[in-house]
Amino acid sequence: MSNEDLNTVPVAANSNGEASPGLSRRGLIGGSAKAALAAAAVGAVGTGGALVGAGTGQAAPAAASKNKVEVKPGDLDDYYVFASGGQSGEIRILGMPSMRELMRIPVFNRCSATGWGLTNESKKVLTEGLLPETKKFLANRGGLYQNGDAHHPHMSFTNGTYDGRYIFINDKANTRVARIRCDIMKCDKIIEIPNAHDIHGLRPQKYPRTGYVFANSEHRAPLVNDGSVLDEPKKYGCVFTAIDGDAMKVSWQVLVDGNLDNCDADYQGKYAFSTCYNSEEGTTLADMTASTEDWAVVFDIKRIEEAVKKGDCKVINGVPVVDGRHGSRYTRYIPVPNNPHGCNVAPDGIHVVFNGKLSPTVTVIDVRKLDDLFADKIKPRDVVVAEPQVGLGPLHTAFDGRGNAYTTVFLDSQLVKWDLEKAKRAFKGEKVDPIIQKLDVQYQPGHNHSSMGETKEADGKWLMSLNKFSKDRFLNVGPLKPENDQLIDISGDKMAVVHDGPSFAEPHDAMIVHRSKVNPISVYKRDDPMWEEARQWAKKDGVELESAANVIRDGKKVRVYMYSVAPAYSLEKFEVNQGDEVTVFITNMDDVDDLTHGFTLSGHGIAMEIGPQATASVTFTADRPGVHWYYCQWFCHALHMEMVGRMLVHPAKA
Ligand code: CUK
Ligand code: CUA
Ligand code: CA
Repeated sequence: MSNEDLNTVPVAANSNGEASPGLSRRGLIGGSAKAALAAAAVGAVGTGGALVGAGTGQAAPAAASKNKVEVKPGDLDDYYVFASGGQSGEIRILGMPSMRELMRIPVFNRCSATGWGLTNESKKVLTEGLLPETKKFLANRGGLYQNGDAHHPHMSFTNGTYDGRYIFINDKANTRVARIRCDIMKCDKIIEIPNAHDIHGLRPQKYPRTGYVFANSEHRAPLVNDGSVLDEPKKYGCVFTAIDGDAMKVSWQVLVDGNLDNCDADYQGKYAFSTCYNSEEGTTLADMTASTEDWAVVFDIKRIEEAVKKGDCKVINGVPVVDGRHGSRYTRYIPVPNNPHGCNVAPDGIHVVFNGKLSPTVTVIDVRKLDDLFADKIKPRDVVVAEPQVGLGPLHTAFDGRGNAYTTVFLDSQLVKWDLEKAKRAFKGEKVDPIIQKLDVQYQPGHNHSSMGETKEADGKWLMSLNKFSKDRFLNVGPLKPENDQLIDISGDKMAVVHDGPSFAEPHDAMIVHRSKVNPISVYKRDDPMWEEARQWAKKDGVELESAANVIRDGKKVRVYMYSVAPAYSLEKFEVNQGDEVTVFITNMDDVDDLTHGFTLSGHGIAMEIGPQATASVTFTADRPGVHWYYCQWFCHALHMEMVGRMLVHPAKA
């Protein structure tokens, strides 16, 4: 039922127009009963979301809403939401508008279910892109980072819209960038970025295609960071990085003034943008907020590429680094109010919004003026075309493709809808108020995101507000509360919250992708590159992965090959000696949708997922004499509990 239907059928729950018994009293206190009912009606036919609206100053759902809120059991959502997992290091896939969590993609974290961080295939992804000094540092620490801080998931683009190939995401904690394959929704590459400290802002190139993935080093650190420099800010630096998203290699870097925060790319393939705070170049909070002005930095991609080609750069740790500090040909610094945060290019391809954070304003520039700016025909501030006051603590802005912008204001705990053209007119001195609506959200929003809103196909249907605090919105689960990802209908004239979505630490950002853009497979292809090393080992050992039941001894190394067809492994037992380094390779020969097997080896801290038609492997040292059961932990068959086998470890001879 659409909201439109709801307006003709008085209230879904009760045709008398009275509050239904399911309607909480809380919803009726404060606001008008009518608004409460309308809000409740949407909640009731929605997805079991909390009652929202009344008593909080929220508007009733828009009369002109065109959105279908309800997703019935068995029905599919219209959109994929790819939300970052923040300090939990993963990506989550939700369906929108149901806001059901569909899947988690382990990336920088470990995963008990899938064996991410345990299997040889995942360890390869987690380690091969680390810098040599990091590998050395981690050698005595298990070889792997255990954590990550994933903020900004963004899909690859072709011609200004999502192309369904990859998702890229940053790790602020350990200075990495990861890539997820959208055909299987698994991470296939992670690289550590040299010369950078804590990758934060990340966006793919939008045009002509991705291409580059731009990544910001957030913190400044000594360029030669060998322990000889602490309090000499002049020796500190911060770099903007362009990664080749196909090869997952760093192409070039640009040294900048200040600290880079968020970034975005244009729709012309010419420029990239970053917000940049700490023009003071301080190292303490007081220093970093001392001045009244910081910058938005614009990068001229063609000029930088030419500089790299003709060698106007320094190669540092194997990467060409172009000097883009003040006065360089490669960048321009546009003064904006102090400590800007979000950086959002509008789907019109013309406007870029830099969000004020410490200033109640957002600064809008017109990309058509940038050629003149780089030709030194105009001054940096001449590219600014609007600077509306939106509220306290503007962090991020989303767009609906109809000329409206939606900015999160953290301190006011609101989403502010404003009119871009009116903001431009006001900037020119006309007496016109660009603010259309201020909507309370619960509570303190960071990012927001609109459906297809970071592409030229922004469709203006849904907005997600990623709120940092949920406080009283859910049952109390102890001192650590969930975040609250609220779903907001923006299809009508007014925004309306229609669902509260609790989430675990801590989606910073999300993107909302129409389902037509993404087309994952259900069964792996046997030639998938993921298990190339297993293929090579099998070839060497003369084993056929698809029909294997072999134990190959190679000195102290033992390779155990088996396949699985529900509900059995091809080996119901195998024997090794204490101290052997054992690798178990399993190929799942079931080729049915949704028939995943697992391999859990008890008492060894080992578990892995084996998808239909996939091969997975894990290596461990057999150090516990005796019989150890292995079993399938993915419910696969009526006799799933019987899908077991035994490993015998012969004790070492004393
Ligand atoms: S940042 Cu978190 S609220 Cu990392 Cu995109 Cu703005
Ligand atoms: Cu195979 Cu459970
Ligand atoms: Ca929180």
